Amino acid sequence: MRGTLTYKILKKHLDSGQLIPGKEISIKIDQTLTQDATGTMAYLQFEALGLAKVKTDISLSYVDHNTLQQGFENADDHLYLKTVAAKYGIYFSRCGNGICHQVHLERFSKPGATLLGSDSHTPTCGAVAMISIGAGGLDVAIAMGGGPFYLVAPKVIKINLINRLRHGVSAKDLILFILSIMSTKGNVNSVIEYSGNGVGTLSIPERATITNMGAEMGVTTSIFPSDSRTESFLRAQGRGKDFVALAADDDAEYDRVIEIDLSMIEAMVALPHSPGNVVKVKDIAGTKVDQVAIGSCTNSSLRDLDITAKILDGNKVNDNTSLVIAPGSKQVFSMIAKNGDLEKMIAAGARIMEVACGFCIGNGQSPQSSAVSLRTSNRNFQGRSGTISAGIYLVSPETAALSAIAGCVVDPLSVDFSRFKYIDEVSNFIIDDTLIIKPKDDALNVTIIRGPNIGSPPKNEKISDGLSGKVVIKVGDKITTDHIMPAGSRLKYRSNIEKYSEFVFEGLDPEFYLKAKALKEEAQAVFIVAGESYGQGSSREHAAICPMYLGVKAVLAKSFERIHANNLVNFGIVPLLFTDFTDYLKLNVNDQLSISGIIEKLINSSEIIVENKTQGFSFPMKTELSFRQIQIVISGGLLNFTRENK
Ligand code: MIC
Ligand code: SF4
Repeated sequence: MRGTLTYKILKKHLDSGQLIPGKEISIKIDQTLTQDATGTMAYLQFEALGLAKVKTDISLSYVDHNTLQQGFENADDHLYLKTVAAKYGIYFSRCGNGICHQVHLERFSKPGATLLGSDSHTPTCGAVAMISIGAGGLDVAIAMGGGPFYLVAPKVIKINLINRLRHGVSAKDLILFILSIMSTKGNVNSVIEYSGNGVGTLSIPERATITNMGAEMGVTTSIFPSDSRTESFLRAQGRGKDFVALAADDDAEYDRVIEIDLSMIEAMVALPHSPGNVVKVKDIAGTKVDQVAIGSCTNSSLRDLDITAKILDGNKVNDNTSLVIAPGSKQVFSMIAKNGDLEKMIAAGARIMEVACGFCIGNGQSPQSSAVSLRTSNRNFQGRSGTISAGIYLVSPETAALSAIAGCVVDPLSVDFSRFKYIDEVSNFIIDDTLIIKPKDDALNVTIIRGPNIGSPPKNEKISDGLSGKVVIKVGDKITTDHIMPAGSRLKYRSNIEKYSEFVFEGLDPEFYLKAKALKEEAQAVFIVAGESYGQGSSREHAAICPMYLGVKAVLAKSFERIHANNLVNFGIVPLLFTDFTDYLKLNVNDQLSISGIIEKLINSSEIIVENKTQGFSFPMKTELSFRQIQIVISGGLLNFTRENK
């Protein structure tokens, strides 16, 4: 992977290991970000490390997910986050300032630097040539404390872009097209690097739409070079000094090269219920649409809302369709308020939502039963909108706005787009960081405020050498962390593991909690059996913490997604891989399993024999853990391991 932009930046930040694809390395982290839904647990864990201050160049705590404040819980979390930030030297971006990825791109992103965020869409900042990676909150807590971040040195895939997109087709269509080639599974431990003469035709917000949705493919991150457009963007943000030109060498070595002619891309849509379920918009044109939602960290930039306003201008939202628009940041909101876009949206009948994640994570705007909801967000997992029977269709702002007027799906390529003059780049953004509270020097006087919603992080014991217990649930392929730990109205329990645990696998088996709890009380292990790509989607470490709290000791799967596999290890749950997929087929719920001598087998990386006592057969499983990860699992998780090795 010599000469790739990825390896150049990794090399500058290398802390340990060899930069050889597939080998474990650790890197120094320059910046961290958290958001409120993952942040409370991350800071509780940071506190447990017992340090006086963060040791990064800059660490930010954003409040953008749980902003509805129904009940006291969210407000309690926000106050805890505000005071903990003041105590430890962390910048605090208040409610209303915007979605973490949009604000970070605008105000803090830096070419050539590393960013670790407790949110799976952290790679958004790859738009300005940062190595930005999503991770569990505990990994981010360790990085805030100055510890390195461990990852597998990735394969680098080059996507060479040539020519330019046609009018009406935009970055969202391109990334959906790429998803249709690469799919949502099988891409772990890879980085996508964009290059080619088409790159210069894409503005920074468009690049950010593309790097943002790399998360849906399961890649470690995605990255664009830092070029003259990066420079103009940073200058317009008053941050020209952060610019540095960066690109891969001309003769860089890649694992794979994919060439895409931008002028051939059509408007694309991801059908329910997976971002990888992509077809052309023209194939579903005319489908009746009940709801349109424009916003989320994927498509809520000034560029996206300006084209939306230009399409809506002088038109009315269809009588049978609801249109909601959520700007991505205070900056975007101020810009559209000033340039007249907001007025056009209101006149057209759009409902303007809070500057936050909102509908994207099922916080409000659940559509009607069996609805067709067109959204510009990045995930359309079943039930994420809050309405299990609804179908979410992921589209560009162009397709969304046109369809809101027509009341049915419209292909932008069937419309004369040259008449819409929208903003591609601006020379000055409105800069007002008053909703970001900077850390002061009075940390000693700060008292951290913990309302009743703030629990303490649960503890785990060391793994026991003989594990014996039952399969409590058996699931199929592509189980997301939304399936494991539901979001939406349940999000407010994020800081209270005991309560949040009641909802583990709620949508798949509402009895899971009671069954697991009963086994735990009998000192029996709980096992989960899963298919391919287990733990897709969010970085939600609660999808490991809550199962750990309920006594889950191992997950037996065909394959795991990167962030979730790390989270399992961090909380002392063993990720076991089937060596023969027919064993997956044979296993049933309630089978009594027993694994003996697991510690020795983990250390020697030998096969782990699982005995199925109910059906009377044994089968081998394996792990793909580094020596360090094995030590962590044996210790019962990363917090125990860190304490033991202080
Ligand atoms: C998501 O989009 O699923 C989230 C909500 O932003 C998650 C983080 C979380 O669960 O809090 C993510 O992407 O990591
Ligand atoms: Fe927020 Fe949605 Fe982006 Fe997650 S994907 S950070 S919920 S806007």
